[in-house]
Amino acid sequence: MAIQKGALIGCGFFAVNQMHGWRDTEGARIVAICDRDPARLRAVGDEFGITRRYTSAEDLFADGGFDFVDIATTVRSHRPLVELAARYGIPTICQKPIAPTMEDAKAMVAACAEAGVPLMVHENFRWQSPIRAAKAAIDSGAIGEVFWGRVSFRSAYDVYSGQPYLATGKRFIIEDLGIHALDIARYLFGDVASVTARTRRVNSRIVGEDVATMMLDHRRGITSVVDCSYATRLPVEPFPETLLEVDGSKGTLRLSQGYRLHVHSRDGTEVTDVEPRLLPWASPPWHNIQESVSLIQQHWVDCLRAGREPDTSGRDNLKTFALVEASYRSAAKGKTVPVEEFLG
Ligand code: NAD
Ligand code: 89Y
Repeated sequence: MAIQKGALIGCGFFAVNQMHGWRDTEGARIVAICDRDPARLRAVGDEFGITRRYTSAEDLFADGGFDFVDIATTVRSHRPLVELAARYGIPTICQKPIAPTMEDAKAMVAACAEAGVPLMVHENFRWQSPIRAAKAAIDSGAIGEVFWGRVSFRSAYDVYSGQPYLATGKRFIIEDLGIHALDIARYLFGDVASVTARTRRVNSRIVGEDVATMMLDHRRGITSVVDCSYATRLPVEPFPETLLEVDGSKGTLRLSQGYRLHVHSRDGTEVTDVEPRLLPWASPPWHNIQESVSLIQQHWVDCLRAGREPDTSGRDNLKTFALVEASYRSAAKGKTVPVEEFLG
């Protein structure tokens, strides 16, 4: 079986997880890396034994010799790098958030479609094994027809020390973290017709909002609440667990702190431990996210081989990014916003 050769651009805080993930992935390996910061390039190159190193993405693509590219830079560089990859006809993974604006996001998806190259957004939270376990329980029919849900991420974990840019942007929690929770809501409850959102900044040392509450009207008639906060001090810090509450016609599902999945139906209540595996390179509390990186990267390779569109393709991710845009607009105007305004 042919090994897919990859190049990774952006050797920062999160890319180290992706590099570990690529080592685990069956059927792929990273052959070249790129970062405009020589110190970061050296650190990742040395740690993972990659000798082909570039400080310019243009030079990387011009030299070629790889089958796909994994873009792990921050949001401002996503569009130029994805468009560059499309010009070279290279299948591309792009980190979330796909872009700073819907216009950029649509242009990226269009560029890849025109070039005939697959584009997947690294939207990994729906790949977390506790979320997969919850989805399987819902799909089993155990709780009947779902009519209400909640996707909740509340924490006071210091994300700013590892990712200092999170404290400086005008937009923070919806764009950075809420985007994952909104994607999980789409994954579990289907596409969304309209959004009503409220935001707040509690931490005065940051620029953007660190608390957000969104109410989603799903097309299937389900109502969900997606709430996230980095200003919530709890007795036991839950970072980075996403908690779920799902009510159905025959029962209820709860994914509670400590990775406990409760499925309550007429037959009784089943409680399962769905704690993710601790991969050899992982470090709690990040192991939940780290496992999902490996899983989504394996999905990418499997899709590439099979010629299948990845679950979180660029095309799919426009619908998640539209929820981000709709949430900011709703919070700014104090009104319910139709998602179609961003997708039409
Ligand atoms: P970072 O700032 O630590 O790293 C980004 C790196 O990209 C830097 O080293 C920078 O020099 C390099 N870079 C930027 N533009 C470049 C360009 N044009 N060419 C070459 N190199 C370039 O950022 P990070 O915290 O690692 O975040 C990267 C992305 O990962 C962000 O979009 C963030 O939202 C995302 N992220 C995702 C998850 C997740 O679970 N999916 C978790 C954390 C961060
Ligand atoms: O950047 C964020 C993400 O995608 O997952 C958690 C995070 O690292 C901080 O909010």
